[in-house]
Amino acid sequence: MAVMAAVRAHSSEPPRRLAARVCSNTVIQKQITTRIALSGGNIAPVHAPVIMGVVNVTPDSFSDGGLFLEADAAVDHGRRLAAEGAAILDVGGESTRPGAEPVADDEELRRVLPVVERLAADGGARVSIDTTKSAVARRAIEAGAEIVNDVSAFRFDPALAGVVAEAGVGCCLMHMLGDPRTMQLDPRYDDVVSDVRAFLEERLAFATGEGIPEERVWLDPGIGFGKTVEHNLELLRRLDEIVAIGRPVVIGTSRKSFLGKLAGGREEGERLPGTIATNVLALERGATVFRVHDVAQNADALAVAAATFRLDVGEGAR
Ligand code: PMM
Repeated sequence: MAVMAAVRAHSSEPPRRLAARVCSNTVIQKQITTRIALSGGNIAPVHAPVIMGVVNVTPDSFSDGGLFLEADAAVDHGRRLAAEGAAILDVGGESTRPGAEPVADDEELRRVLPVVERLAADGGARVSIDTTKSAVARRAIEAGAEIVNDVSAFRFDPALAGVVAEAGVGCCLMHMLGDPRTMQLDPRYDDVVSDVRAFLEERLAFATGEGIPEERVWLDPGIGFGKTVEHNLELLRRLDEIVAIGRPVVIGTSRKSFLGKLAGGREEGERLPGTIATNVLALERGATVFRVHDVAQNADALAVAAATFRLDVGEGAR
């Protein structure tokens, strides 16, 4: 009942501002969670959406590689995304696109550190560092990063868990089949949703075993990381099974290739409608954090969708 009252009390506040304020209260934001009854008697949690804007400082990232390689351009871009409603800025210096080769620690640090430092100093959006390496994460945290977004979920560098635990920052642990060089060659699962769920539960147990409090862990099914179009769709369709693990779920569909394929061969810059469609559905199925390149448009769509869900809650409660 207290949660319902809190949701109703905030109902006049724009969801985007609410999400940013909620997020700014704590690194791993307190979820505004309520429950709505769906048809068939199922119960799904609905969270205030939190937007994570993508700031890739790489020559070869999936959809924006090379655009923001200069620190100045990357900082300007991050500031624009924060102004558009991103509560988190995800700064990455190593591409994870299929077939990508690893980047040396030195080079990754050279790319990301000045950007993390300046965006964190702004004090608006929180900064997350998208890295699999403890050496990079340690320096980025010193420079002001408050979240470590590890697409390998501590598999590539298990010592990274200790860095996160010691620094007292948050982390996002993502599912990927294998590594970026091989993940799209022939991905196979017994049941993609059960397999991803089991992986994330095991990684969550590893993280807490290394001293990271559970409240500081977000989980991500890793859309596009070792998955066919059908695998991605099945994960989105049954996202509630990932949400049921009990940690906030991050979703990253933005501009990914399966959206282009489903829409008849759209290029990266033409995949915003598909991105929004998947994000709105993911919100309904309980996702909390949305990693996107196009912040303004996704924030508007999610604000409207979230307001609609809350309105249903209000009606139902009367
Ligand atoms: N996708 C990319 C990079 N980092 N992190 C998380 N947590 N989830 C994702 O889906 C994800 C990620 C690849 O996309 P990009 O090359 O366009 O940044």
